[in-house]
Amino acid sequence: MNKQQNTFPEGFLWGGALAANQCEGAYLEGGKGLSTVDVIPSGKDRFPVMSGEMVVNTCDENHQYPSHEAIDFYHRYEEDIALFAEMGFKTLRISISWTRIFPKGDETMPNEAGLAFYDRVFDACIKYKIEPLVTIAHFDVPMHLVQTIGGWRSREMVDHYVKLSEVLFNRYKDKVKYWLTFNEINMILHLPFIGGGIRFESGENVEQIKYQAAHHQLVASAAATAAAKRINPAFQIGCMLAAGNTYANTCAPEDVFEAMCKDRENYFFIDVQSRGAYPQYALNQLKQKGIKLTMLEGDEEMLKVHTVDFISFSYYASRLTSADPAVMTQTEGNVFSSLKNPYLKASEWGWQIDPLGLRITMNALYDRYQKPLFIVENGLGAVDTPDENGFVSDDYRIAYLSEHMKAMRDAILVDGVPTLGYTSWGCIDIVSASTGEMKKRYGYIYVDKDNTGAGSLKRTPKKSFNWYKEVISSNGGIL
Ligand code: BGP
Repeated sequence: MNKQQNTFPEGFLWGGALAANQCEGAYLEGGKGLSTVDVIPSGKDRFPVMSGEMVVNTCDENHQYPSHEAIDFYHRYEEDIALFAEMGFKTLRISISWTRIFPKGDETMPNEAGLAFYDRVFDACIKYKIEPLVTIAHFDVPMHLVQTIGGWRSREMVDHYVKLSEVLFNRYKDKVKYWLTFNEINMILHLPFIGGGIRFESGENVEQIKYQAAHHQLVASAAATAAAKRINPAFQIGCMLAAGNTYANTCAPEDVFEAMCKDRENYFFIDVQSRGAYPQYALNQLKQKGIKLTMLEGDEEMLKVHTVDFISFSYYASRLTSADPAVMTQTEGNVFSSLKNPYLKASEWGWQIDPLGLRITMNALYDRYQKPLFIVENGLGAVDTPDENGFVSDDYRIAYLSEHMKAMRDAILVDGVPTLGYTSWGCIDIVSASTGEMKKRYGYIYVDKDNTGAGSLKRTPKKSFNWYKEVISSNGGIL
C-alpha cells in the first residue's frame, strides 16, 4: 500500500471513549442520586454483585468503591478535554450518569445541576471542534428504581428511560449529533445487575427474567430512537454490541455450528435493533427454552419502524468455543468465557489479543446489517509502571493499538466496510469495569491514583500520547 492508499477516509472520527461511572467520581455531588454502579464494590464480591447473585442496596465500610472518586473528571473535565484536543481528537465518547439527571429515576422534573454539567462538558468539546458521541445508559440504573421496581425486569423502565432520553435530546439537540442507546446491550445476559439493575432471588427463572428485561431494553431503545428523530431528524442513533467473533475449536461441523450459535446469542440484540424484528432462530430458541415474552400491543411495530442508523461495538478479543462439554470445562475469562486459542497471546487479564479478529468482526457485522460501523471501544488493559520521572513507556499499548488499527484499515480500505470512526477505550486512565480498580489501565494519559485510592490525580501523557497524536494528524498514514 502506498501512502495515499494508507490513509483513512476523509472525516474519519478518531477519538477516545469514557463512561460516566468510571471517570466522573463526585458520586453524590450536584444532586446526584445513588446508581447501581455506585454500590458495586471492587474486590471479590464484585462479580457476585454484577451478576445479580449477591444483593446490595447501598455502600458499606467493608468494601471499597474506587469509582466514587474515580479520576474526578467531574471537576477536571476541562483539563482532560484540552489534553484530548492536543492529541487531535475529532470525537469523544462519554456517557450520561442517569442519576445526575433523575436522581431517583421516577421524578417528573430533571435535576438542573446535572444537565448543566453535561452542557459544560459538551461546550468544552465544541470549543476544540470535538464531536461528542453520547451513550445514554452505560451500565447505570438508578438504585431507587432497582429497589422499587426491580430495574429492567419491570416494563415501567421503558417510560423512565424514554423520559430521560427525551430530556437529553431536547436539551442537547444543537450540541450532540451521535447517540448510543445502551452500552453493550448484550451484557444484560452476562452480567444482569450491571447491565440492567437486575438481581435474583433463589428459585427464580433467571433466563425468563433476563430475556424479558432484554425485551424492555430493546423496546426502550426503539422508542428513544423514535423520540430522537422527532426532536431532531439529523440525529444519528446507534446500537452498541460487546462484539468479538467466536471461532470453532476444531473444524468439526459440530464445533462450527456451536460457534455460530454462540455468536447469535449476541447478534440477536442487533438483529432486533437493526433489522427491526426478532429473528426466527431467537423465537424458536426462546420457545425451546420455555421462555414466554410478554409483548405489548405496538411493540413489534415500534421495533420494526425505529431501527438504528449505525452499528457501534466494542472489540477487545475474539472467543473460542467447542461443542464438547468436556472441552468447555477448560474455558477462561471473566466476562465472556472462552477456550484458550493456541494461536493468540493474551493480556494480563487473559483477554486474547487478535487484531485480525477485528477485521473479521467488522466484515461479519457489515455483511449482516449493511449499515455503517463505529468502533467505540478497543484497547489494551495493562499495568503501567511510571519511571522515576513519572513517564510511562507503553510500547506494548502502542503495539496492540497499531495492530488493531491496521486491521481496521484493511477492513475499511481493502474490504470496503464503511466505518464512521474509532474511539479507543479509556483514553485517559479510568476505573476498570470488570475489576473496579485503577490497576488495569488503558489510557494515553496516566492518572496518579492507585488501587487504595491514594494519589494526586495528576495527569501525565504516556509515550502512546504522542504516537496517537501522529496517527490522527496523519489520518492513519503512519500506521
Ligand atoms: C466494556 C465496557 C467498558 C469497559 C471495557 C473494558 O465491557 O463497556 O465500560 O470498562 O469493557 O473493561 P475493563 O474495564 O473491565 O477492562
